[in-house]
Amino acid sequence: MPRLPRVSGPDAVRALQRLGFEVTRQRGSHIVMRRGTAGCVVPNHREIKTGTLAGVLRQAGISADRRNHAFTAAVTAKAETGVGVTALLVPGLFVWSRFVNVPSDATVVEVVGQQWQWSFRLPGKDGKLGTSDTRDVTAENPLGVIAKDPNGQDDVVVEAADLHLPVGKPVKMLLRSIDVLHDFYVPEFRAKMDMIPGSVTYYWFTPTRTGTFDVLCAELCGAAHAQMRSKVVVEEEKDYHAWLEKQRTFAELSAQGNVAKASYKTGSE
Ligand SMILES: [Cu+2]
Repeated sequence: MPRLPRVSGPDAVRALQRLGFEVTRQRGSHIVMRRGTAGCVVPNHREIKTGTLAGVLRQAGISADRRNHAFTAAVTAKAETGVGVTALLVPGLFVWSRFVNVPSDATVVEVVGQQWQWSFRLPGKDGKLGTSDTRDVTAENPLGVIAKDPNGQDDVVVEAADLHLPVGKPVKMLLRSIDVLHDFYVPEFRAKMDMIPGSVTYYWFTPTRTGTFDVLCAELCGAAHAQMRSKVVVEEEKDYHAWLEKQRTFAELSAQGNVAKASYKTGSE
């Protein structure tokens, strides 16, 4: 409770009543008086000089006004702060919700970052990406697709080459790194996301116009960070499918690797 100012005498009580104070409690030789949040303790004796009483009353009145004003100002400041924080935060939550909730018809594309190149993987005819593991990364299997997973056999693997995307269709980028932190960044897409070894991050967007756009790495990832470049070609759907038809699947690349290994072992060409 705030410390109460002291005034004295029965005259003080009457004067305070005229100011709107009410006696709330009689405490021994003192009377407690209140007006709203303001209050004072009046010693209940008569030996008080008129001049002193006027000064004390003035002080009590001013004090009460100040206290009321301080209380109102505090409530107003808290309310204004609450409204301000809400106004700043709520629109951001709506935007964030749109950023993290991917449309159900989005095309899925996996981006794999490694020192210092970009590779991509798209689901094959089954529409599903096979599982992957960094421990499965080899020269023949640069993205670490798990060979035992049937979903991965028809995955389209685009190693260290440009990515093509159809215009006007939402696309979900699954982001993976097989060595250090990278960050898939196409400035025109106005979104980017860190790629963290051991986890899969993502973001989504809809390309709205055709064109060729530079891919940069927005995470300082080693000596050749600045050379870690690629391109995204956004094109009409029929051109996109024509490009897709020319790409090789994980199964084709694995077979090629096996043939190469077999011919090396037998010494033939
Ligand atoms: Cu990088």
